[in-house]
Amino acid sequence: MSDTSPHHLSAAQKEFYQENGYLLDLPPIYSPAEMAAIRDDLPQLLALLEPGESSKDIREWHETSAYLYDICMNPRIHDLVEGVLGPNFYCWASNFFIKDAHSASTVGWHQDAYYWPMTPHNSVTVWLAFDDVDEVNGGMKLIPGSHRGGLVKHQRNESTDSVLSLQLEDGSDFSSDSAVQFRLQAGQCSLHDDRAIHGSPANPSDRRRAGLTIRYSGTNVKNDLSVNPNFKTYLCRGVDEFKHNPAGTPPTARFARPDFKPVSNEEAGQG
Ligand SMILES: O=C(O)CCC(=O)C(=O)O
Repeated sequence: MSDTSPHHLSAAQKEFYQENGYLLDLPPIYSPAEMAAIRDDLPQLLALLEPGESSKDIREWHETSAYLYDICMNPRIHDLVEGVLGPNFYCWASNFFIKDAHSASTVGWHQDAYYWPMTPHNSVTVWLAFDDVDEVNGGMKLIPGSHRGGLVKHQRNESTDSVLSLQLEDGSDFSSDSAVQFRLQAGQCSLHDDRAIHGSPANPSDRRRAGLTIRYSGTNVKNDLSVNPNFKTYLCRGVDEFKHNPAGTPPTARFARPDFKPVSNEEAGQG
């Protein structure tokens, strides 16, 4: 880890994140050629889905697929994450949010932390763009500063187009007027706080919008295993002085799926 790494956050970037709950315009994690190679291999992962499943069912497959594990353990990503979580943190989740061209899928306004049985709030999501992402193909939007307002009540989302089962309750005291549009080039990522309110509209465009979310938490964060029994941590940096959670073992296969019993979106910590 070099002090000159472009992925080490500056004091100004750290301050911006604390204030606004997100970061954009970060240096790429993967070059266009590297990202193209990763993208070319994605069908091999998708081929492991069973009939009736979709890319949303790829949850925590970094535990069994080196293809994903290597992304989650990328030191360039860890440099960014260290800037917000400090020296001791682990990775615990990876999920795809893929909207094909002309997809009606939406992600309702929500806070990830509302889904997660984890305390205290000290988690960050890395949203790694597999494709170029913008306002045209259903890119994410986030309400700056919303992570500082505490958790807002969520209600069940009955829309069949919604990727998530919960969204902010009707009449919640928030305005989407101030939402920031996330724009990323393939191979770039954004960061967001687990309490930041975010969501995304459908993708009416001719372009796919694929992103991989990777969730990292400080080692002080404890998961409630009675709610999410599949939870496993992979220490990325530093030491786990707390030992609150079970540790996973790195995968040996390049593409394989876990055999744990899937739990619901909410239990799995999808958000
Ligand atoms: O990909 C999206 O549009 C939403 C992603 C999301 O909800 C998340 O990263 O927690």
